Amino acid sequence: RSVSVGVIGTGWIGQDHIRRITERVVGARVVAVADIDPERAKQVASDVEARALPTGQDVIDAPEVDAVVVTSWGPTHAEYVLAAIAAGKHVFCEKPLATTAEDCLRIVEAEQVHGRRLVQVGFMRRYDAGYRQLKQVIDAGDIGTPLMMHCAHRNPTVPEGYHSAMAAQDTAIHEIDTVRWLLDDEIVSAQVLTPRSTSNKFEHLTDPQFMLFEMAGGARIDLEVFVNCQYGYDIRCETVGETGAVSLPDPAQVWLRDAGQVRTGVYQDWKDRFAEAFDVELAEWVRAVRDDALTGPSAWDGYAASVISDATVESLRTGGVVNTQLKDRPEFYGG
Ligand code: NAD
Ligand code: ISE
Repeated sequence: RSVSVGVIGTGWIGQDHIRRITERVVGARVVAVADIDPERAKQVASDVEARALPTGQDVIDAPEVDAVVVTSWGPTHAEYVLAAIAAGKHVFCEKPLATTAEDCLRIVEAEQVHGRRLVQVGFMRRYDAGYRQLKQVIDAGDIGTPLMMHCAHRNPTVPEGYHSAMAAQDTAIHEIDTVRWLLDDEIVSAQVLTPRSTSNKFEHLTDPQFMLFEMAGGARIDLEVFVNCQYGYDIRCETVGETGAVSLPDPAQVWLRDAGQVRTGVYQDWKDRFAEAFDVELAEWVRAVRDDALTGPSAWDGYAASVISDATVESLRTGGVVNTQLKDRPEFYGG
């Protein structure tokens, strides 16, 4: 059967996911959308012959909607995810799952009361071909026990509304999820170091930031978050183990030889860099919804990422090492 999807929030990524579900994903179509900007919702709905409904709650309640995608602003996520659980509908929520750990826990508890997984969080790197190869190598034991990971997350620029805490909450949250998944281990402490700031930034912003994470099993991670690097969108990850090291490849692009040089492009934004990962993510989500067997990043992963990003922001304030205070993982989430 085809999965009829309702989308709440028709901004950048909402429109991108609607296009993706319409054009790239087999077995799904968008039937209803809503946005607090009704004109935007109407425009987007007419492009894909869906209904524009007045509110997100109307999308969740619509009888023709089997499953919900939440791509509105972060502070609105918790309300919609909880409403989707109350309606017994699967819900794919873009990161962050919620903007406070308390709200994430509320979602985790509501899902357990429902009794089956309904929630998936949009940590799309788990669907990137390069990251998947990295995980296969680590899981196969090809580099021995992982000891260290060196990561970088660079954006060319960010808008003025981006503030220093967002380096953890909005940007590093992807690595926070990715390293937990790659190493199948939990982050137990975070620390932020602040190098000299670039002059290419808004006055209020601390950029770049060095983040250090410690895993329960003892591995250490360093992550450079640099959101005004100017030259492109550059994502790096090298894992070093006892007998080898493995690095994340860039997606394939041609190499041009001319004028005495060899050169290749650097991606300019996350949309292009992770385009295929987003396609796979939504295709796998639709299949899992159809089979009522979700396997992607869970509400628990959303909760853990929130607690760890809070600890990281706390360290940005104090400069010290901050231990993460995660609850015990329930059996429901493979605890
Ligand atoms: P955006 O501002 O372009 O779009 C958000 C939309 O939500 C806007 O159209 C806004 O009018 C609408 N909205 C706000 N409150 C609403 C409400 N209560 N009900 C319905 N609609 C509402 O932002 P964006 O860049 O598309 O980001 C949306 C979400 O996606 C954010 O949580 C962001 O963190 C996440 N995101 C994820 C990635 C990724 O790499 N996975 C990339 C970018 C954004
Ligand atoms: C944005 O919200 C994302 O999720 C991107 O993947 C990330 O690179 C960027 O820094 C965030 O602002």
